[in-house]
Amino acid sequence: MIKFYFHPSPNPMKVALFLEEAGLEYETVPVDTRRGEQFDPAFLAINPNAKTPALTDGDVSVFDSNAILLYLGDKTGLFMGDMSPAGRGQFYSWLMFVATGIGPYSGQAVHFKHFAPEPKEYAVNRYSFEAERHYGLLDAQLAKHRYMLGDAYTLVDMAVWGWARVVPRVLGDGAWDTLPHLKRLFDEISARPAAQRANALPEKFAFKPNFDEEARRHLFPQNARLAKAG
Ligand SMILES: N[C@@H](CCC(=O)N[C@@H](CS)C(=O)NCC(=O)O)C(=O)O
Repeated sequence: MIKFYFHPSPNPMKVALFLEEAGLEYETVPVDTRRGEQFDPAFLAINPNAKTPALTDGDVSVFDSNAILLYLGDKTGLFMGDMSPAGRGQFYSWLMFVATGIGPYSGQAVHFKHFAPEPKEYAVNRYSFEAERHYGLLDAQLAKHRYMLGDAYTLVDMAVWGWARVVPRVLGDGAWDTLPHLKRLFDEISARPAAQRANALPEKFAFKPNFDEEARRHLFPQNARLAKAG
């Protein structure tokens, strides 16, 4: 039985969507990162990077949302799209674009906008600019194709959906007006029964709702060094 280590945030949500779309049987294991559960030794044995999501499948452990999507895609043969050399080129390119661009720039844009101490204008400007640029590239791709890779719904669209859920938080309230093609894909996927089941997953667990001092300590461990230096 697959065990899915989950927190209701963008990277785990991609995997929740795949599991639901594929109709795989799985057990969800909540990892409350605001309570520091990502640092439990049993979880670190599965994901030494101390982040969600992670997954075990019998003896197999996989961590990092995009590695998990690839693992599940390989395992099931589902949502891989056109695997000709040309198709594969696009598949890997856009999946890695989400993994190494959309994810990290979104995360840093939110961090500097909402959590970093002043002065932060330089960092806010840099990360917001890059996040906007990256989402703009998704939008341009979706202006040309129904899905990220053409006519077929693939796990790359699921990776995009995980982050599209938080576009207003990353880019600001009016952001959807500037990304009409991405919004179309987001709405289409969100209306799918699998996405609705994925969206219902957080309600099954009592995740810590507030972002208090305890949550900051676990999520921003780097701040301990500043406190010491001060
Ligand atoms: N590259 C990783 C990033 C994972 C990640 O940053 N996960 C966040 C949730 S979206 C997390 O668990 N954060 C907890 C922490 O930073 O302690 C992936 O794609 O899975």
